[in-house]
Amino acid sequence: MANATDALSISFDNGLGSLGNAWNVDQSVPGQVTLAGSSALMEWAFGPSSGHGYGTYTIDAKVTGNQPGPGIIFWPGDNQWPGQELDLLEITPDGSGRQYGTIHWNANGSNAYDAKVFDGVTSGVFHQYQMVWEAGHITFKVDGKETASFTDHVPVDFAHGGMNDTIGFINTNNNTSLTVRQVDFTPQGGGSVAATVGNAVSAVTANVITAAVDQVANVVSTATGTSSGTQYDSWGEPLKADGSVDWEALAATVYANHEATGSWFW
Ligand SMILES: [Ca+2]
Repeated sequence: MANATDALSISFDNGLGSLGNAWNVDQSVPGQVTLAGSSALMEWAFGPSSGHGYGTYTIDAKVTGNQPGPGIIFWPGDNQWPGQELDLLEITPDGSGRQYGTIHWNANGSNAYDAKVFDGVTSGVFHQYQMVWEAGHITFKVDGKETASFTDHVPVDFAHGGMNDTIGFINTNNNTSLTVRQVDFTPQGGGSVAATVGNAVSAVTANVITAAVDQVANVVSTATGTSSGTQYDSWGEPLKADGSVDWEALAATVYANHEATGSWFW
């Protein structure tokens, strides 16, 4: 796994970088990805150190449509919900097409959240969406202008005794889309993108593949003699008969959870 304190830069010129948890992502246009219909593109959430901590997250993205569907989401590293889900972009359900941001937290086992509408941010064009996460303060910005500020219920990152968040993108509506053409993370205190991005990408790719093979092997071996029902790996991902992850089933589970709870998890 990439060191969570490393800088990150994903241009989509050469694959998806650390965003390895992907389904139905259109990569046909070089340098960008588009999520339409039911689709998602996320970093893997294995535990509290997964993803990234305090720092500046900068996303160059465009949404289309005026209904809920697209989202730029930062998901709890331990993949547990309710939890510290941070949503840098969603569209309001009132048909106005307004964009808004939300922070969620676990309030004694229940989901709690604070949402703030971004005034004057239009869909259909690219914007620079930015989250600055620091101790006791989260700031959302669009095109360099502050659109939301939170000082209550701000999560503590892994390096300071709490948990990191993973970077994710999602779309859930046939009438909306989300196109992303650049993702950058600069840890608090700086960090050299040029020195770290290559190593980070190769390390993530190698480790994810290795971990996946190990998990599948474990599931296959432990499943011997039990032929009924869907098999799951230890991350809770449904597996096909050949041991590969069943992305369609996983997507269905994620969307069912969203319908039931309003948030994304499996
Ligand atoms: Ca790009």
